[in-house]
Amino acid sequence: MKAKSIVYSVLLVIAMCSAVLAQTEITLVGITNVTEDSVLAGGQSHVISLRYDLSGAPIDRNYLTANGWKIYSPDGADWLYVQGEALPAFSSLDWDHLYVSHFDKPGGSGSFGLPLANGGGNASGGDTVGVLLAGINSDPGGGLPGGFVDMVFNIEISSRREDAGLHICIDTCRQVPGGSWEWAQADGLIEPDWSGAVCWVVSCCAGHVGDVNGVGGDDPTIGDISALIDFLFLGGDTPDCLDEADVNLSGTLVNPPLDWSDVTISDASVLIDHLFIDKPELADCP
Ligand SMILES: [Ca+2]
Ligand SMILES: [Ca+2]
Ligand SMILES: [Ca+2]
Repeated sequence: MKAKSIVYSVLLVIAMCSAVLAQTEITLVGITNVTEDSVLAGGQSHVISLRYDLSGAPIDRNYLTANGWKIYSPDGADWLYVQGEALPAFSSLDWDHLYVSHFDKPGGSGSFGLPLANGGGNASGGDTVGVLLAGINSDPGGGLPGGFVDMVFNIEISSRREDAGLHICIDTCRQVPGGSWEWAQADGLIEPDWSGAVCWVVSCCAGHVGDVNGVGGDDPTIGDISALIDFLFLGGDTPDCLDEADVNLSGTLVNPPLDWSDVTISDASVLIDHLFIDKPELADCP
């Protein structure tokens, strides 16, 4: 089973809220290229899927929403891009206005016209994807109907191998500073439940082991064997990713913790066997 095919599902809502709150939820239902141990494969793109559940809201009402999600790192990880996409079940509703904006770190810009709390406007190293939908005042029948339950939004981020060991997190981020997530109706507000920041640790290893030189994707080539031989015997550069270079997993299975003494001619032998002799499958990243 390759790590890149794993969709790590997490249900974040803890059934400790009141019945009403428990049925007006924002839920993170999945992220791609993350293992069951919350290890995020660096150098990959990751799609974070979000769901709204208004099954506990009055069904004779319609709601608007103007909120966002903050992507940030508490320890200095970076990413190549962040982008958001409203899904058809959400965007095809009868909205008066639909905006999906990406607020670049750290200053932020976009169409909302207000700074984002704890997000692109004022957080170090944060990127915010906002979604603004309106559908109440000018069209009482529009907007998000009470009882709505569906996938609404995908956020895609692109991680970096060089951030191995650092963390990437997501949290909600309301448009108005100091505010909280709300769905608004003409005569009041409902606060949905969200259980707080969710974080993943970045790994330099993606899929299976063996990409010693960090180029050419997950399937090794003779260039990866050359990089390993150069490092071991010819004074060549140290490979970027120890986990990819320890092809036989000797460091993690036999002699933890892993270090560069675990990268030996035996690892090169496994790569040569994989490419040219018996062609066994390579091990998944540890
Ligand atoms: Ca390679
Ligand atoms: Ca790999
Ligand atoms: Ca090894």
